[in-house]
Amino acid sequence: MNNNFKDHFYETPILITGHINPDGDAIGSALALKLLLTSMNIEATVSFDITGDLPSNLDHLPYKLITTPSEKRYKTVFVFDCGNSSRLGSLEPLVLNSEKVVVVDHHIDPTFGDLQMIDPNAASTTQVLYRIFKDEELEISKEIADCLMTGLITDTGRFQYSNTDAEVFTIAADLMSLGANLSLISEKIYGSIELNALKLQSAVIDRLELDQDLRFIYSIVYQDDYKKFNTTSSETDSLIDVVRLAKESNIALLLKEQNDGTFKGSLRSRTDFNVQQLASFFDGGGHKAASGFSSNLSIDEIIKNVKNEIRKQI
Ligand SMILES: [Mn+2]
Repeated sequence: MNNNFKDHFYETPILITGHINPDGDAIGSALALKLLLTSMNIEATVSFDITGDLPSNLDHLPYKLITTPSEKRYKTVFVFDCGNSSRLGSLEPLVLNSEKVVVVDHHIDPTFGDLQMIDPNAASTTQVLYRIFKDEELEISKEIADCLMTGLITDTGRFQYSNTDAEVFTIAADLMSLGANLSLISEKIYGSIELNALKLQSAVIDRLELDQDLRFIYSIVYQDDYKKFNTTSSETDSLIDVVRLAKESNIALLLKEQNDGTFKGSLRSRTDFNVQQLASFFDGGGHKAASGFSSNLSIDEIIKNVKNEIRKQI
């Protein structure tokens, strides 16, 4: 297998995808490649398994380029920000049935892919993709720079998480000189939220529970909340950042009830405490400071297990 990224642009049809219900990093990476291929007159389909709506706070990205797959079989698939093929959701069989899968990621040890371009120390997948574009002298337009910047901003919590190192700023500076609109992207992602989603936040804040000894805080979003406040789960993507604000806590968890009654958990750590290890108890994954998992246990069972795992590590 050829190890150059751009050598894989020519076996079509091409599918570009990432993890289910993609975030700014997955969408930003996928659309950056789509825009590059378009500029090279190469056709490609960008598609994700999306259970609700795409997040409205990322709609500065060219969402119109995201469609549904039309082919039964793809020759080449590019997968971004997805460490495990099960995280592809409904697109998993289509991806695994393709001739060749190129995985670009910053998660540890992806479990699939014919070619893996991985750096678990990178802050975002768009950072890995930026390096590839530079190494292989692929042109970064203003639109591509906006896509790459979006992943860099969301995965570093606007340059605040511990994964923000000097290289992140060097890349951000270069992307700005290429035309990326940092202030517009930041305002879209962090500076504005639907009023209904803001009211839902207030209900979730009301439910916060703190364990003072463990310095652990959590809250819950129920399916009923979306109905009550007339909003969708995609509008609650940044809610964990509100939960983790509590000064009394070092570890934060937000549980979101899913359609089928199971729960998705988002974990954050503000110390050396490794929430990836905590997530792995539930077969989840992510990074040291930010991780996630899914569970079909009850809320009480999940919280009991989380607290036990915290006790083991502290
Ligand atoms: Mn990512």
